[in-house]
Amino acid sequence: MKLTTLEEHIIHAQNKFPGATGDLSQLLRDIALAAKIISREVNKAGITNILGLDGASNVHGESVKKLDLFANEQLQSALGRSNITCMVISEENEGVVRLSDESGKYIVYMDPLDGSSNIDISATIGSIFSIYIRPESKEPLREVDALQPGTKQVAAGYVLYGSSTVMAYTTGMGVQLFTLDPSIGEFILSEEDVRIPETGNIYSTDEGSYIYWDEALKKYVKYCQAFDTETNRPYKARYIGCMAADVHRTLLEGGIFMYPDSSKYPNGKLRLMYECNPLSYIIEQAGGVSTNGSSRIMEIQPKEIHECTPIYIGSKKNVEKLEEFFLA
Ligand code: AHM
Ligand code: MG
Repeated sequence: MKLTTLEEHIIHAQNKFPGATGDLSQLLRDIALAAKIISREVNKAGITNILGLDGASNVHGESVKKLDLFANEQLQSALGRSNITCMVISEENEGVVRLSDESGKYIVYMDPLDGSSNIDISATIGSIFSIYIRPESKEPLREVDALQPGTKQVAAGYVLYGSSTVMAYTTGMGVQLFTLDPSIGEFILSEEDVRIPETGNIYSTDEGSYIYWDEALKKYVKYCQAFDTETNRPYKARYIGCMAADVHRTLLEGGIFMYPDSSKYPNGKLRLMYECNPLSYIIEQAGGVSTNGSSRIMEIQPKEIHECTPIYIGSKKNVEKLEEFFLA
């Protein structure tokens, strides 16, 4: 069987566009390089903890923090290599980060280590990225230039550091999935043009927060738990606590992932620009749906780089069913 590496795949895709400059391809390769370095560190994190606890104090909490910052630094330094990116907005930085070359064509949003509370328990964590073109002739660039709706993304994706390291990305022509072969240090194509099942029997949310929810959502979750052979209910509940991982499972197995607004989080908890938009782009490109309950996530006009939104994302039929409960 012929193996296709991420590099080959990106170059092949780029060749389909005769006018392409190769900049976006380079950007994706830079992100993949940082992801490999992060993957290596993530795999060592447990042992670093043990070694740290052996000789020093308070290293456990420290090392968790360090891995977040390490991922942030690796991604930013990878993006700074090629003078293609002018600005980075990261969950780990309060303001925008201007890279050395302000003329760079792309603005990149990222959550360097999503689900970071999972580091402590050796469970799956991920990196999420979302890429926009900078508006033309805006010098100097302003923060407001980065406030573009998700429909303007030119590429997005995530890397998951789980039982294997996988990377999914889209440039608007379907979703491509790669698996890192650590022995050769290459991401190998594992699935081309991934499609999400039209319906699925898994719902994914923090059900412990039930008491904070609106009535409509409570009723929908009761619907998921009711017995009905025709619709394969009751559904299973799954919640990893790392959105990228929960959405990845939803992409492959179908179903719905929900992080709602609630009396505890009136605007939801997840971030529009570097969690919800990129994962919505992936899911939509695979044939799924993503909404905040009343509008398509990718059509929300952002007002603030770190703003939150409720999100309901997954298989078309599951999300449509939930919307019926919201409209009732
Ligand atoms: P993080 O990016 O700071 O790690 O937080 C985001 C994470 C999501 O990945 C996950 O879906 C959610 O927070 C879990 O939140 P909760 O603990 O409220 O269920
Ligand atoms: Mg996150």
